[in-house]
Amino acid sequence: MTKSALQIARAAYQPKVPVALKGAVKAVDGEYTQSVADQEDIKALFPNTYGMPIVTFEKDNAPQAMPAINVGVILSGGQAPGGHNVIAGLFDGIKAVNAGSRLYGFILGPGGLVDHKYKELTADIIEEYRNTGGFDIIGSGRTKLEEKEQFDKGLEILKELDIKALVIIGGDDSNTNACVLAEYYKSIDAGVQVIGCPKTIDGDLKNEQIETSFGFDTACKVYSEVIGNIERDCNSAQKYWHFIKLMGRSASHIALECALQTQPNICIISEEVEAKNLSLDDIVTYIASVVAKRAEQGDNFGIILIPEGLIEFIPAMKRLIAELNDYLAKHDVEFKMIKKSEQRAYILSKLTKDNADLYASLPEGVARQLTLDRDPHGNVQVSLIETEKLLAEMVGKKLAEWKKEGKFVGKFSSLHHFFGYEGRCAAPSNYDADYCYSLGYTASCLIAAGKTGYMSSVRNTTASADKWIAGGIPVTMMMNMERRHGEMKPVIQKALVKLDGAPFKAFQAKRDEWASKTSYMYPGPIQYFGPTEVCDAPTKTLQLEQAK
Ligand code: FBP
Repeated sequence: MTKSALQIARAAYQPKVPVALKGAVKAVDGEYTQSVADQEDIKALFPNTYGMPIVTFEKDNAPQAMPAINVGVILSGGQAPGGHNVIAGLFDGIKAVNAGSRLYGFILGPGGLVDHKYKELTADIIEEYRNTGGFDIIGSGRTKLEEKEQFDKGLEILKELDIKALVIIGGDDSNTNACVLAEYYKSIDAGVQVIGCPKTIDGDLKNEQIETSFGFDTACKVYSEVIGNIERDCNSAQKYWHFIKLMGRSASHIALECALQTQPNICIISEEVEAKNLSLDDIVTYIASVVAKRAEQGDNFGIILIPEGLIEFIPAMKRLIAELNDYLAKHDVEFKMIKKSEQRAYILSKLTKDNADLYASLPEGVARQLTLDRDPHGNVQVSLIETEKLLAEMVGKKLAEWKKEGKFVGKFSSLHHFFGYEGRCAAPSNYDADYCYSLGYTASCLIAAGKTGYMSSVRNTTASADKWIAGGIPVTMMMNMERRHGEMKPVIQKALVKLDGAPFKAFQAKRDEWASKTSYMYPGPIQYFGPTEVCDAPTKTLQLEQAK
């Protein structure tokens, strides 16, 4: 593999780790736990893994020799910077316990376990991937591990390779499934521990115990760099309004963090849209009024950040999408037989009045996107909906009307962008490189301590790394019951942006000023070498959340 100069220099980077992980560790059990809600239901579903104590690792001054252990690892779901360092930390951790330990990676996600596709991750392979972005060391996939047949099939290969522990690196759903798997293997005495690691750029896997999911830091820094560059371009030419959609699925954490880092003129927060029951027209009117106000000052330019999941948080759109989901699930074949040019009229004739009115008001392109193929769960694929174009088009229309009425005197020329894939495999920031390595190493400590059904946890990460606290959190502690596809299921609560949380409040306090003035902030590219305040700073979200 030919390497860039940065890759070569970065390969030598030694991730910083909590003091406790610098030598042998012992597990100290804390208080017994309860799930965040629905305790009786969760307890009944997880009789073997419910209520376990939080674990913290401390230095062990009298370590005992441990036998070698074979461990399996899976990367699940969307890529997030730092995944390779989780695996490197895990590798180093199991080798520190006993040099004879071995690590096997299952190929292309959870499907690799079920289909028995794997490769041994040797020291040579691990060396190639230290501190690099991407998940390409073994690949990732979105197969859901949830059926007993899959668990049994997986167990066959785990037994064959004498694997005693499996580490699943994934988001809220993958970690929920990891816990179901841990419970099942314990219930049948399979002799396989299951440990999860919190991954997702979306930042929505966090709670009292898990400060952040890995990858969020790097991805937001990459997007913020590019937004900052666009802001500077925008302020130099002073002729465009840039509509920038940002990945993040349902939650608006990425958009909010990028707003805090770059101070754009507008950032829409989906959770606020839902809480205030705003309509699409309310959002369009808000954006148009900021454009008009800036135009009065002679500023015919600006930056607007839009979270990927916005469309589903607009209550009226949510109702329209729900009706479309139901209708198309039942009449998919019939719908596909209708000529493209007649599909809009066909859909309009099938919808209830309010939904039909809203559908009719949507631009052609977006209306079509709402009827595209559903995902495996029958849901519209929101990331395919070009909300940034939709808003730009609708704002343009509104401003044209206002112009006729004399309410808008400026010019409006828009450009649109979507940032997501650009940041998911970036070389991890120091924060993510350190955090991920520590998460992986901590997972090895949980394995050595005989734990199962735990998520690796590294806390106090706004302090310097030597003060970080490594441990494990029982996954059942983060669970509640939610309706999923018509059934009540135990799931890890998804963390959306809290409107009473410090990051949103910090944004709220400044947004009117940012809307009218040009207060852009240019974070520049991620720095890997240099002063700690430039290279090691965590996200603003984390700093604000942890500043108590
Ligand atoms: P995870 O939740 O699996 O971490 O994926 C995050 C994400 O990047 C979302 O932000 C985005 O909506 C989605 O993946 C895109 O999915 P895909 O990788 O299948 O295109």
